[in-house]
Amino acid sequence: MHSKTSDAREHAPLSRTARDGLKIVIVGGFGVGKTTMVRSVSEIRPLSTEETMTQAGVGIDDASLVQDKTTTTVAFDFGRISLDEQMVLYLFGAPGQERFWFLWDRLFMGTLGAVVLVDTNRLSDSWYAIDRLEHHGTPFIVARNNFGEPQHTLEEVRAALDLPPDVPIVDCDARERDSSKAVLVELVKHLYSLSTSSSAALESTA
Ligand SMILES: Nc1nc2c(ncn2[C@@H]2O[C@H](COP(=O)(O)OP(=O)(O)OP(=O)(O)O)[C@@H](O)[C@H]2O)c(=O)[nH]1
Ligand SMILES: [Mg+2]
Repeated sequence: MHSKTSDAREHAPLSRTARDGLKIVIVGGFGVGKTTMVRSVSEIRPLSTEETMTQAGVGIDDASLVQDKTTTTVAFDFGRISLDEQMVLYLFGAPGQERFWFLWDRLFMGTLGAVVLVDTNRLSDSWYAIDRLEHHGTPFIVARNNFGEPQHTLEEVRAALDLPPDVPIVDCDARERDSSKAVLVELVKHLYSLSTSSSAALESTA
């Protein structure tokens, strides 16, 4: 049986005033909460490609730190959120298992920006995502998904990930709609500031 929320989400038409659609990708290591984030924030019933985890992940993916987890994304998650009357974000959640990483490069096509979701218990799982985004030249922010009391400051996380100072890093709880929305707003602000600084640079050379 569907909850009240999912019923409402099944009939959430795109606003007639929507003008700008931005493709945003949520990436990160296995089980950091990418699907959870797309689900919590999407105003339409999200499309998910979850499958029960199989033996193929044993010895490769460390599920011990996400013990309630029984499914994994095998293609991508898709959701939508309207930030204001004109701006709509189309959200794609990437699959986290290493055997599906070949899908990432396709997923990045046409992407304006990305959120790298990290779990500080498994920071090294985020390196591949950051590496691919840098390779594609896709702007991104980092969001630490809090699975309990944080053990490190955000500046310590920045240093551990060797993030440039201009890459924003924020805290979130991917299960909470408002928290996930705040992450997306932070990403849009970052994209906006990058675009205004590059137009200012162009004007100064004109
Ligand atoms: N405690 C806590 N658990 C969370 C949080 N976010 C996600 N989870 C749980 O962590 C598990 C992993 O979440 P998913 O959203 O499936 O992670 P994913 O990154 O999409 O995983 P893959 O697609 O398999 O890489 C699920 O059991 C969630 O309920 C969080 O902020 N706090
Ligand atoms: Mg997933």
